[in-house]
Amino acid sequence: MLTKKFCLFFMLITFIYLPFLQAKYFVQSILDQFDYTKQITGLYINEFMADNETTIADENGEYDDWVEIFNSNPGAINMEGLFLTDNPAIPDKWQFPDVEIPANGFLLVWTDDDEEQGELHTNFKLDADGEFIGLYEIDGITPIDTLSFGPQEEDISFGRYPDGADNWQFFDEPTPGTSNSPGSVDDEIISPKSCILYQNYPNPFNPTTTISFYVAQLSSFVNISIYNIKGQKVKTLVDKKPDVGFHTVIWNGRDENNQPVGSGVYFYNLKVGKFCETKKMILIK
Ligand SMILES: [Ca+2]
Ligand SMILES: [Ca+2]
Ligand SMILES: [Ca+2]
Ligand SMILES: [Ca+2]
Repeated sequence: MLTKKFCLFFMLITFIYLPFLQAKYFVQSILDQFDYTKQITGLYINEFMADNETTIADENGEYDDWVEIFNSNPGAINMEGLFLTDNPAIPDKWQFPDVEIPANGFLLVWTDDDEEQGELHTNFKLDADGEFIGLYEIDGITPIDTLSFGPQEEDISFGRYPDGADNWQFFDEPTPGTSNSPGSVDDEIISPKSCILYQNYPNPFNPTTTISFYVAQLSSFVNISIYNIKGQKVKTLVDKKPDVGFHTVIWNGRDENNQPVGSGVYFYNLKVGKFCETKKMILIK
C-alpha cells in the first residue's frame, strides 16, 4: 500500500509538477526578454557641447552640437528604442537606433537636427543659452538620466568628472566619445553668469504669473523681490539657498499683506551674490 502511494507521488512529481516548473521557467524567460518595465541603470549623459565652433565635425564637416552617453555597466547595452530629448514635455522626441555601447564605453550622438545625415543625428539641437537633455526608457516616460543646463561657451564642453559621477564641470579640452580626462578640466572657466532670470509668463498677466530662474552654481542666497514703478518693494518672492538647476515661482499679484495690488508696471529683481538682474512685467486687470 505504501509503495503504491509512493509510486503515485513519484509519478505526480515526474510527469506533472516538473514539466509544469520547466514550462513556467521557459515562459518567464520569454517574458523577461520583453519586460520593458525593468529599470535601466548605469547609463549617463556624460558630456555635451551646445556651442561647437571648431571642436569636432560630423561626417558632413559640420561643427554641430553633440551629446556623449556613458555606459558604466560591466556589460554592453543596446540603445535601440531608448529616447533622447531636449524637452522634458516631449520625452520621446528622438529614438535611438540599433546601436550598442560596450561595457564602460561611450556613444557620441549628434544633436544637430539633421536626421537625414545618419542614424546618430537627432531631430533637435541644444540651445547654448541653456536648455534640457533627457535620456528616457523605451516606454518614452521613465527617465534614465536628465539634466537642465545653463549658458554654454563656444568650444567648451560640460560634463561629468569622473565619468558617470554627480560632479559637473566645464572642459576646455573636450573628449567627445572618450573618457572625460582630468587634464582637460579648466578650473578657471566658470559660467559667465551664475544665475539666469527668465521673462515671466504670462505677461501681461492677471492675476498670477510664473517667474523662472536658473542657478548655475551652489550659491549662498538667492533673492527675488517685486517692486512697483515708484521703486517701493511690494513682495519678497524668494529668499533662500536653492539647489543648482531650474526653479519656478508663482506670483499671485498680492503684496506682503496678502492684498491684491493694482494694475500697472512692476519689476522683479533677482540677486545672487554680486549678480543682479531686473525684468519688467505688466499686471492688467
Ligand atoms: Ca547649439
Ligand atoms: Ca550635421
Ligand atoms: Ca533645442
Ligand atoms: Ca568625454
